[in-house]
Amino acid sequence: MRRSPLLAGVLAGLARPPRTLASSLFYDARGSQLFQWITNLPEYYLTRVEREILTVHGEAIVAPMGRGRCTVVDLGAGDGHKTQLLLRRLLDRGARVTYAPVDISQAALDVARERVSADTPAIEVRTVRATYARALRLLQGDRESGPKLVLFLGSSVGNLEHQEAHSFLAGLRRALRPGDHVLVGFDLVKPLPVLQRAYDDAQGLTRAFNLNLLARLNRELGADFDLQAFRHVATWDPGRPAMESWLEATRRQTVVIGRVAHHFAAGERIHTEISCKYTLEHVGGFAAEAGFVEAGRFTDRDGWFADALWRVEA
Ligand code: AVI
Repeated sequence: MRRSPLLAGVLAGLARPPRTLASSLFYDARGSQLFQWITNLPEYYLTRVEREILTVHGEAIVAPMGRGRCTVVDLGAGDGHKTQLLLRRLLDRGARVTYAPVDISQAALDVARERVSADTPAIEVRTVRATYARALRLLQGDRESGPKLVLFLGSSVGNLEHQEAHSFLAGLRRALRPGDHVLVGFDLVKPLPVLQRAYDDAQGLTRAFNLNLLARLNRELGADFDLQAFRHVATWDPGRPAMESWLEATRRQTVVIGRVAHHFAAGERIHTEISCKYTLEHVGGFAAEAGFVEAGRFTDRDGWFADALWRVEA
């Protein structure tokens, strides 16, 4: 029997140590809802401080787009409150704006369209249902909608290993033309207790978000994970540096997925996510390696987060 890509990926990830499940699996409908709630937690400072940056520095960020026609491409729009801050700034300047949210979920794109149409009806919305890789190819073909501002906010870049992040940013650079800009959110290294609380909150939403991954495999692949027999663990790896999420077996057990049995020892872990934290030197390094020119670096008042504005030059 042919295995679905989901099943094949899960079985490959669990087959050998370190057992791994891809963090992209978090975002089914339930996981996306849980992540949305996480972004409103007091402990999950990332959303709050990036909103502060876009509120304080929004005008400087959108200024290079000028006052004519432009396109804002949003890689991972989320609930879009942050993007909305920039779209309003562009309209205030008199720009003619096309908004292009990119997502693989039609539901997420519908929400983005509705929100922008209700809040800023003057903006034309062109949703792009695609993976980021395909979206980059589409971007490359588009020569007509003015300079682009590509948003990659929320430190989503942090969920990629450094090499993957580099390849992604270099691919983005190749897809763009002189005069285009990108705005990339980087979560910065900060005191460990702050990070630990952000990735293991008191209400247990991050725990539920991580465990939903197993619930999803039960729902979609007929796996038989006992959710009571795994716990959420968040650790700090100073070498990377990064917060990492794991699901740890609380007792010895066997889990069957797609007729394949997986034996877990008590205490054995599955790696589910890496959330890299950066220094400003890392940020400059990524820009230079990918071939962008730094046009601005904006941080919050505590220096916890940076939004880097990069320009494409010929
Ligand atoms: C989407 N991404 C940037 C989040 C992060 O902080 O790495 C996902 C997340 N994981 C646990 N809490 C939030």
